[in-house]
Amino acid sequence: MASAKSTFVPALLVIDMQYDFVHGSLAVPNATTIIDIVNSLLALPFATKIGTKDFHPPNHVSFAATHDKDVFSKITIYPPGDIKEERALEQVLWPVHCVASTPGSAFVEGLDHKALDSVIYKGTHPEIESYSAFQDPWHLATTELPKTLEGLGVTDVFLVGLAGDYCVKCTAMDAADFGYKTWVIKDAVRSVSEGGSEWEEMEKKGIHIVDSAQVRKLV
Ligand code: VGL
Ligand code: ZN
Repeated sequence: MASAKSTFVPALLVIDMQYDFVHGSLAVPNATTIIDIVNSLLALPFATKIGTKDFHPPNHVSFAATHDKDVFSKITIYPPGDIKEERALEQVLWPVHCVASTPGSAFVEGLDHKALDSVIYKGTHPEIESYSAFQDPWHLATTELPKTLEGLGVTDVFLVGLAGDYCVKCTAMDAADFGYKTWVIKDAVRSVSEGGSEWEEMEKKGIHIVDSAQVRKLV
C-alpha cells in the first residue's frame, strides 16, 4: 500500500543580501544584524538553498536618476509598449542601487554565499521592475526560479533577507500563488520602513510567519 506520509522538501530563498542593501546606496536599517542568522539557516539541510540578486542596468526604470526626479517620489509605470490604464502600477523611485556586476550588487561580506546552490537574477530589463524573484509584476516572464523549484519537487519555501516590505514580501506572495507552502523567517528579515503592513498582508495570504528557532526544529 502506498505510504500516506506527506513529503517535505524545503527550499531556502535568501533574498537580495547584497552590499547596496546592507551598507550601500539603499541600506536597509539594521540589515547587518541578520547576516549571522541567515548564515546559521544556510547550515541547515534544506533540499536547496537559492540566493537572489537585484541586478539592474544603469538606466533602470526604478532609479530616480533615470527620470531626473527626486528619490522616493513616485511615478506610474506600464509594461513596455503597453500603456493601458488597467496595467498601470505605482513605482517608488529609488537611489541607483545594485547595478549589475558592480560592487554594490555583490553579496554582502560575511554572508556564507558559498552555501548557495544557485543564484536568481531579477530586475535585469531596463523597463521592468521586479521585486519578486519569480516574475515581473505584469507576469510577462518568469525567472528560472519556478522551474528550479518544480524540478526539485520542492513543497515548502522558506524566505529570509531584504527587504521585508518589497522583495521578500513580493517573492513570498508569489511563492504562495505558485502553490508552495510559504514561510517567512521574521528574525532573518529587515524592512526599508518600520511599522508597515507587510506582515499582516503576508499572514492574510496564508503565509506562515515564524522565527529561526522554530525553523531549526522543522528542517
Ligand atoms: C528592493 C527596492 C528596490 C528589495 C529592490 O530588494 O527589496 N527594494 N529594489
Ligand atoms: Zn531594485
